[in-house]
Amino acid sequence: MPETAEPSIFSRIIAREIPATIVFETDTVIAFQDIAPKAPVHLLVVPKTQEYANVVELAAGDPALLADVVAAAKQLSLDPELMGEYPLGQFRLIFNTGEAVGQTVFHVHAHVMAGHLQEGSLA
Ligand code: DGP
Repeated sequence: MPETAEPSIFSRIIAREIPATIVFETDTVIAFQDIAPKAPVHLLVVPKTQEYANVVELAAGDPALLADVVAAAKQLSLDPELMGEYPLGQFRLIFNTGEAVGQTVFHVHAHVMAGHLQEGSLA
């Protein structure tokens, strides 16, 4: 993150400055419930260690951290309490990349989703 930039909303969640329903956390990633779910299961996985704007920058800058995000998504999908009626280990992983496709928070995050997506929405 550039020194002058404001911390993202997700960095503020990581810092516990604003509340979120946190469901999973490691040294490198955090996962919490999306505030405006677009599917019956809709979680966000966010790298904690540095703000990359999107998945392309993350993959180029820290591929191991991207792997941590994917591993966290798998972990979440194996949790019956989070997955409810949906099959364990099966999920959508969406990284919106760019405003034109609906990215609103420019701190890379994976949408982990199960169940039908809301009409007309890719998260
Ligand atoms: P995207 O459109 O891909 O940038 O997704 C951003 C997601 O973040 C969107 O689904 C809503 C969610 N979101 C935005 N602000 C907050 C917040 O303050 N708390 C939580 N839990 N989720 C948020």
